[in-house]
Amino acid sequence: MSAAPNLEPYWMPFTGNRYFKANPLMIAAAEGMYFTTTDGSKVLDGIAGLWCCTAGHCHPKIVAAIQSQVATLDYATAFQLGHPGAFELAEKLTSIAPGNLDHVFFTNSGSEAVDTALKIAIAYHRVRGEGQRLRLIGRERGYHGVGFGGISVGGMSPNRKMYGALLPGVDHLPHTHDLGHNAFSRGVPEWGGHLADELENIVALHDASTIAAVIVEPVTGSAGVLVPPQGYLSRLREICDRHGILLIFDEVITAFGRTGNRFAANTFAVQPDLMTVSKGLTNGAVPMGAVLVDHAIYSAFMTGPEQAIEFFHGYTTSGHPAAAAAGIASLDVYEEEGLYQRAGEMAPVLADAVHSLKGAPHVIDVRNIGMMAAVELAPRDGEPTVRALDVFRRCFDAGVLIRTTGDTIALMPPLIIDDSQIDQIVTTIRDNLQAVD
Ligand code: PXG
Repeated sequence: MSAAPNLEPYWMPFTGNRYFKANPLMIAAAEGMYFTTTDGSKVLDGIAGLWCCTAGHCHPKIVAAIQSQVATLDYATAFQLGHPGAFELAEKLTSIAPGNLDHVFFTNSGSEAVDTALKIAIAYHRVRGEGQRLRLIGRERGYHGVGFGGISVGGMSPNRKMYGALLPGVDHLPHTHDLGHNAFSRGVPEWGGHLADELENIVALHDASTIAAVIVEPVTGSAGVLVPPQGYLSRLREICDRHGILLIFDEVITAFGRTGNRFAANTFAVQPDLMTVSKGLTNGAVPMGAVLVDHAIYSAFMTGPEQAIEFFHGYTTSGHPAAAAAGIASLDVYEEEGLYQRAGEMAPVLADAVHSLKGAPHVIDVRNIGMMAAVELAPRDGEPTVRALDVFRRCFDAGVLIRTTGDTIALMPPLIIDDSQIDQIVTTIRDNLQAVD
């Protein structure tokens, strides 16, 4: 094995760099449900990498597709030139997408997909002669990546406060998390659908004619698995329709089976006009994001001289051959292995397991939908997040990778997980909740 690398030069993302470098956790390999650390320990992956590895790690079919693609065509510009893989993936993706989402714009990450979707929304109104529709409405506690558009519509203050005035003309819906009403809800909470009506107040304040789009995660992920209350998303849809406002679903974490169906739009039977995806799109194996676009939106751009560029936007690596190959293979694997159905079947097993943590030390809420769940802990007095981080480290040492955000533990395992592995995750969490103060 090669010598341990110098940890200093790498400025790690969303990480306490000094703490990490003093207490590193290093992964060397992965297969199926398990990581292997650099010192040879096996760790059960309770978080699908980070919402990415839907079919588990190093799936042979996905690995082979990438290897073969890079050996054949490593790169081709996407500007004024094509390669078959990107078109094939676009067709596959649109064939499973809900409603009329029949066009795809490729990006390299969820953040880029979000900023692309926001630009499409604003430009769409402009090409239709409603160029005054510039406002974007996000939601408190929303996470839409780290681009300036994404942090502007996002609702997590640490991600925003250092970066100045952000995009102008942005407003936010209230979040729907209320332990007084919704603690320990199994699946969709009963209380809170009326919070969607706050959109009417925002529309009244700014006037509908100034608003381009509303963007929400159908299920808030990063901020700790906040499941939309009964009727909430359909009310948002109705209000958007009433006022000619586009509805964007950010499905970067919910797409590809996570909520028990292919997309959260299927689970909640609410149709967005634009949808962002990433992560599971390639099973995490090669970076890629995408925006799925409604037929009417794409068509609105397809005017003017045929040779003219309709949308001045794109990335050097949009639709990259290796990412496209990974995407095609991943979508095939999800269908062939029945992972969408499996997610629906395993969801009650995960629900029973996580809700059994009610009554365990420090637990103030448990929530779940499909194959995602959260266990919220009471913060330690004067030391927010430290208790959850303590549980995270202990679970890792005990061979289970969980995710913590604030004082919430989040679980989103690969969809290939089995009953005994779910039991192992929850038992490890319970044991370590008992061990921490
Ligand atoms: N939208 C959503 C809904 C996301 O969850 C992004 C956009 C940005 O994607 P990129 O690929 O630019 O990171 C995300 C990312 C967590 C966690 O702890 C989740 C994400 C990122 C980091 C941490 O749940 N999701």
